[in-house]
Amino acid sequence: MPVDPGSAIEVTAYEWVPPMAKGFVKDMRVRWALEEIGLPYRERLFGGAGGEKAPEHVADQPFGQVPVYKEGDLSMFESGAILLHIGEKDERLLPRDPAARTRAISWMFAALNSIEPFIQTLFLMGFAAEGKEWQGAAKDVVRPFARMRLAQLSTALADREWLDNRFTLGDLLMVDVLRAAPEDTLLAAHPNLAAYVERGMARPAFKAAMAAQLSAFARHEPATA
Ligand SMILES: N[C@@H](CCC(=O)N[C@@H](CS)C(=O)NCC(=O)O)C(=O)O
Repeated sequence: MPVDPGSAIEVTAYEWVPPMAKGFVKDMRVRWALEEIGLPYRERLFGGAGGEKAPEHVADQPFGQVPVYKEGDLSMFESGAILLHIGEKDERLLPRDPAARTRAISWMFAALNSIEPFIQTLFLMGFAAEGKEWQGAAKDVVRPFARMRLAQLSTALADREWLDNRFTLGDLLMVDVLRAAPEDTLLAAHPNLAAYVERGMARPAFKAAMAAQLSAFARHEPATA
């Protein structure tokens, strides 16, 4: 079980997020990668996703976001950069063969740059625009782009198990991005993508990472009544 208070690696996460964000906060991808290679980490938890940011948080992450990753003298932010660093440690995450490695890195950036912006904007419109009369129109602008990208990704994946010949950080990031698709029809339109996401989420390392994130929230649940 990689969460270990004595570990040299530290992952910053939140104590509390709104219910719809539980299990989706982006420290998940870092926890998942560490679980894949059995590397222990300790948690540093900040109060919550909203509101005032602690100065020591902003000192480590200029946008006051999570995750932050620390290891000895290293302090890193941005989940993609952190995953690349972790990938360097273990061939199971990032192949050593140069051609396979560059393909895996390309898929990591594709997940972050070509897919996530549309999914995240739709997700944002779901709660940030709640109650606004233009919410539906705003979603209508973004949805076709999300649909187009998922159709293209579905074609690229075809009937393969993973995006390349084997599981890599490209798949880890892509699955983590896709599972946040806020409208069920987006993935359901592409059975190969839906099955791909299920395959990723069925990995023991994903389940362990999810349990660890949810456990941090459960430990800090405000007492009721
Ligand atoms: N591009 C950043 C995004 C990180 C991010 O969006 N973090 C969210 C949680 S999932 C956060 O901390 N939000 C609070 C805020 O933006 O103030 C990364 O990939 O690390």
